[in-house]
Amino acid sequence: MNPYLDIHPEVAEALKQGKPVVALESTIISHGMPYPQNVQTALEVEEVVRSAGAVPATIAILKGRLKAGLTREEIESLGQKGQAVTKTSRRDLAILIAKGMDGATTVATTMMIAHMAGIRVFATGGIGGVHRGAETTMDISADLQELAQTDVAVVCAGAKAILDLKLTLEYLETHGVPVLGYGTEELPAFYTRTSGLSVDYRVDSPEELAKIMQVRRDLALSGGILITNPIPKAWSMDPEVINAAIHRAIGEAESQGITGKAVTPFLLARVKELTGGDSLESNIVLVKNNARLAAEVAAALCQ
Ligand code: PSU
Ligand code: MN
Repeated sequence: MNPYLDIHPEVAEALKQGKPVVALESTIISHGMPYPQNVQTALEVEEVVRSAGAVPATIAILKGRLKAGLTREEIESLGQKGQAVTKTSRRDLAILIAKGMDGATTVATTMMIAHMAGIRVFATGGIGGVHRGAETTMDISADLQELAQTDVAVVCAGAKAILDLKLTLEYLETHGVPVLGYGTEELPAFYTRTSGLSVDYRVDSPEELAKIMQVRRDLALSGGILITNPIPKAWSMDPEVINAAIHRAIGEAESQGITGKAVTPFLLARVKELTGGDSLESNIVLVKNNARLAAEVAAALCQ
């Protein structure tokens, strides 16, 4: 057994019995949304996973312990602390354990801990990727490297256009990560259903996704897959409004000299401010939509 990992008893029991489990990340709680909507959303997302017949495992690091599955109180506490909790990517993991610190897990570290726990499906909102201007800043999220090496299926609503989506797809192609569109040929761009870019393949059912995962496992292929699930139509935002906000936020980040791990939280927070409450509502809807699909895929995998 992994001496640093605590699997919540309900999650451990489900895994033991071969029942579906869905991993959920915690940076979206601490750095992705404001309090108290972050806590409310995290709890509702767990409920969506349950209603779809799977057990939720929200992942974080608490006092240096890797946690697969949090209590209500633990989610509440992470949400209240917000950005005071360390945003934890691959490079931070061992240090937080050694120092006994708390950490909110990004897509990268949620994948790592899910994999350690034996959880194969993970739902989030948007992933990190290649930032605009990365050809000079070299700002490429560690999430992409993790998808290249860790065998977990990540369900997301595509990636926010704060990223260079075209370069993000190129990077994933180079590293052998399939990008699948759920019911679509087009890569969704988080707040919008369209990006003008194509996914590698369209898939139309959880069973088909489970089959792909099974074949990859049979072939012992390393790395994960990216399942992109477009935001429901009624909540898709006006591309002009969102793109204007993104342009402005990126300009501000540059002029304020924001770098490193602070870039993504800064852009997310500014885009939210610049679009008013609309973007937050859309964000909440799409995360739940992804949680439902992830639970269905996890259930199909257990058949
Ligand atoms: N993109 C979003 N929402 C998020 C994130 C990214 O639309 O909440 C968070 C995720 O936790 C993701 C992390 O793993 O930001 C990526 O940060 P960075 O770009 O610093 O790797
Ligand atoms: Mn970065």
